Amino acid sequence: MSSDKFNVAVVGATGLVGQEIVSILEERSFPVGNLRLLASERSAGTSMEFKGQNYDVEILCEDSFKDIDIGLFSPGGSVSAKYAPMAVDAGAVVIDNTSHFRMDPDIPLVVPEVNPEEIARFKNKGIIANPNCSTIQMVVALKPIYDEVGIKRIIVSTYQAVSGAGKDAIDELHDQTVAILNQQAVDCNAFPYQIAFNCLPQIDSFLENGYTKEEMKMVNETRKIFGDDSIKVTATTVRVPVFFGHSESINIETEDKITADEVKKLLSNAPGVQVVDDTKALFYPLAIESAGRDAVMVGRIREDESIDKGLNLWVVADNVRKGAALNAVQIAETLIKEHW
Ligand code: L14
Repeated sequence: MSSDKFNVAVVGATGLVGQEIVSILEERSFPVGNLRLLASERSAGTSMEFKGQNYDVEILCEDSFKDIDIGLFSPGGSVSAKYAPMAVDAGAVVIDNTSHFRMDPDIPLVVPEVNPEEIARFKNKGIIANPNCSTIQMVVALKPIYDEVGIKRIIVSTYQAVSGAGKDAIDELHDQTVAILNQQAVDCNAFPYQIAFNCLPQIDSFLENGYTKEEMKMVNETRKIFGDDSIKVTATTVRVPVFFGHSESINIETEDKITADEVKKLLSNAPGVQVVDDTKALFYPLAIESAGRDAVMVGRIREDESIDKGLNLWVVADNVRKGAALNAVQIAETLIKEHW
């Protein structure tokens, strides 16, 4: 296990997140030896560019992982469930973007700015889980506050871009918008209802308790990442007609008092965070400005005057980038630097 280059397989390479992973590997000069791009039959015959070279996309199969060091997985959950263990058996470490392994106690769930030390536990099962996009941006913004004064309770409402649901969902928002402006009927496939000019209070499927899976992912993943089961979290996740960038209204109750100015200072020096907060200049985070950026943008930082130790924040990030692809590549970077 000692080389200065790593053979990397990207599973789900032709998807939105897969493509972003490939371009971030190039952009950040990840030390890629051989690159293998894997996808389902639907992508057979396609090719993708990496560092000016064309790579054929190969159909994912049992033998796809020979000589692979790192597997960056972003296919459907059932695909990861089946193929991630095969990649591990072939000697690879898998960083998986699906929700399938996230809550397995033996598998670390990692945001490098928040709990990088957890990466060491990849040795258990050879798999590291990448959290849900909405969870990632929230914990990056809250970690410095958590460390400074403690957090008792989080109430979060999300405004999630359609890109979280993939390419077809992006096309659907586009097509519906054009149809409506031309007074034509809309087709709904990616979402249960029209998303253009609408807000849908449902992301992923419903559970017995009345919450969606997406909402419970935010609750459970946040506790796991902070390593704190006592933290109370409640979420409402909403799909909005935005192409890229999830926005979140976050209300927290802290253990100890902290002022809005202190939070601004704290977050100004926090890894992965960019404070965008100057109400006089009408300066606050915007989804359309988050697209293509690495940083989690935080603004509208203010004290919740309805309680003693409360804060409100508006947190925005590129859901495909920091919410998925970039976070996975950052995990890989820490993995090779500190654990290989
Ligand atoms: O859990 O549709 O990783 O915006 C990521 C995309 C959940 C749904 C996950 C979306 C999925 C989410």
